[in-house]
Amino acid sequence: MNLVCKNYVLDLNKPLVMGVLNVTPDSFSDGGLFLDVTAAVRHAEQMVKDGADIIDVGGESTRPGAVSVSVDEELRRVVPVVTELVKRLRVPISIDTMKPEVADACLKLGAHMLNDVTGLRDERMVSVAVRHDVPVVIMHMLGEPRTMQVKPEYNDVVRDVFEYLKKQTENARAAGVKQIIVDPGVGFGKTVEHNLLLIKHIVEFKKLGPVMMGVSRKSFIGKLTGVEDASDRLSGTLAAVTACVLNGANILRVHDVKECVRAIRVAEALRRI
Ligand code: HH2
Repeated sequence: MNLVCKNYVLDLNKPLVMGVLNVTPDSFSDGGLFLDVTAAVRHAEQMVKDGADIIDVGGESTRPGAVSVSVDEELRRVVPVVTELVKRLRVPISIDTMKPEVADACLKLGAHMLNDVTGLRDERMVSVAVRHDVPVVIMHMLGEPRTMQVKPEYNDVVRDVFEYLKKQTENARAAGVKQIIVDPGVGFGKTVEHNLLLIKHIVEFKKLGPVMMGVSRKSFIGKLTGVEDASDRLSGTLAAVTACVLNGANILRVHDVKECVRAIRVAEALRRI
């Protein structure tokens, strides 16, 4: 199976790596590092050299407790970076946003994919996705970033997340979205146990389409390992990414591209044998 991102075609028969490029002052693990356009472009180019198949550009932190930024501020952060990346990179660029205005602007500039952590809750986002005919990531989040980690509760986390993704996927398909990737949303309104169960049951979500997993540096790894500093969670990230690949994940969204690509190659060989 292929993922058609405008002029790029990605082979989904092997796990793909999405490198994270946060153009924000406050992202949970790398806030402020790539706010400057030159630093952002350099980092994206390095991630491609290290083996990233897709670069995901985000201009708003969705970490627990984050307060949303205005459309204008988010555009101010991402537009110059997306403009440069479209010219320079030879891999698809994904725009990670909850705002239809930002998605539309970046896709018009030439971005190739849409990553919406609210899972197309906003009808206007569905229209943007249809109009640009790009692959869309539909992610599950419980509520909103400001409050999602306040006592998250489910009847059955795997079933509840599956039902939400099924509903959003069906709505999107009915509206004309052709290529959908689902993401159970690790860390978005989930306890450590919820996250572990979602990773364990990736195969369930594959009934809905290709599955993306964003486990990189997340707080469940910090809690399991006792590592407070999010930028120091590489070893735990490699274990989680490996488990995701063995359980069937198609796209891994990661910060540490070089190291994760190596772990993913080994995990993929083990999955295939
Ligand atoms: N996680 C984050 C952001 N976007 N998108 C998808 N599809 N899946 C994820 O798990 C996911 C995501 C959070 O990570 P990061 O972008 O590094 O942090 P912040 O939101 O603080 O910028």
